This record gives sequence, structure tokens and C-alpha cells, in this order.
Amino acid sequence: MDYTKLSKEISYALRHAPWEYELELDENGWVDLQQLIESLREDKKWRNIGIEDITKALESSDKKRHEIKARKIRALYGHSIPQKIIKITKEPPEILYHGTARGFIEAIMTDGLLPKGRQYVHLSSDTGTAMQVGKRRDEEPVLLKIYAKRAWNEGVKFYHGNETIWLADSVDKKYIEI
Ligand code: HQG
Repeated sequence: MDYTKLSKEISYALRHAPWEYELELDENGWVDLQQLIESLREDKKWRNIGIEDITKALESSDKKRHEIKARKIRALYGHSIPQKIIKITKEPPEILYHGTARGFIEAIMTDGLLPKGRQYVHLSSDTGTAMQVGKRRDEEPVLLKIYAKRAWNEGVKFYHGNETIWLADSVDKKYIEI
């Protein structure tokens, strides 16, 4: 079983296209795990999957992208669907980081960080994770330092994604340093 492929398809279903799987997310992004499994099983490559394959796919993943609780599953971040997923606000650490492509810097330092195709801006608690995120778009990414606690103290909301990923609706340029 290709667990990476399974994990990617779960992300696609739960972040971007639940309707293709006849799934409806609740306001916090949860769907019934059994419904997801039944929907995936309609594809012949997944026709024999069970709960244990889903948990293995999540465990073998390099990042904590999904969460299972009380027979439900959700993606922890990354959503692009029109229905905005409600996240819990949480006081951020002093500094968060964002890794991005060199070509985006001018726009970011003009308009601030915007969610673009997703519901939230994604920030990282450590520089290594941020650089990895940036490397998806540029072999020499730029690391941005975000004065998160100062922003929070001035009323900007931050939300918990997982242990290393933080979310925000947007980040004004006054809190960003290259
Ligand atoms: C950029 C993956 C121009 C922003 C990753 C980023 C992450 C602007 C791109 C998660 C801008 C959006 C999210 C502005 C922001 N002008 N460009 N004003 N504001 N941008 O993929 O943060 O592996 O939606 O810098 O690891 O790269 O899928 O966001 O480059 O955690 O689990 O617009 O997705 O996680 O790109 O990545 P994305 P991201 P997974």
C-alpha cells in the first residue's frame, strides 16, 4: 500500500475537494471517518482499505497534517474550500517564521502576507520547517521573521495548526522582517 499517496489523497479530500467525495465538513473541518473510507473505497486502488490503513498513512507521514478523534477525521491546516474552517485562537510565541520564494518578496513587503489560495496564512515555529516550506517554491527560499507576539498584543489573531504550524488571517508588513 502506498501510504504517501493515500495521505495525499486524504489531504486533497479534506482540504480542497470534499464534494468530490460526497463529504461535508463541519465548522471545524471534521468528517465521519467511515464515510471517508467508504468514499475512498469506490476507487479501485483503495477498494480494500480500512481504518488501520488510514492511521498508518497518518503515522508514516513526515508532518502531522491530520487528526483522528471520536471516529472523525480532519485536516489540521491547508484548507482552500470556500467554507472557512473555524480554528481556535492561541497566543503565539515571540517569533514565527515564513519561508517563501524570492519572487514573492516585493509583493509581501508591500501587501503583507496574504492567504492566497488557502484560508489562512501558514507560519512555522522554527526556521527549519519554514525553509522546507519555502523550498517547495524556490531552491534558495527567503526566510521571513514574524513578530507574532507583538502582533497578538496589538489584536492580530493567531490560530493553532499543529505543533510547528501556526495560522493567521493575514500578517501586516509592519510585523515582517527579512
Ligand atoms: C505567498 C504545506 C505574493 C506565500 C506547507 C506562499 C505549509 C504571497 C504562497 C502549507 C503574498 C502561498 C502552506 C503576497 C503570501 N504576495 N505572494 N502578498 N502573501 N504569499 O502553498 O505557506 O506539506 O498556499 O509566501 O508545508 O507555502 O501540504 O502557502 O509562498 O505548511 O502539509 O503565497 O502547505 O503543507 O502558498 O504553505 P501556499 P505556504 P503540506
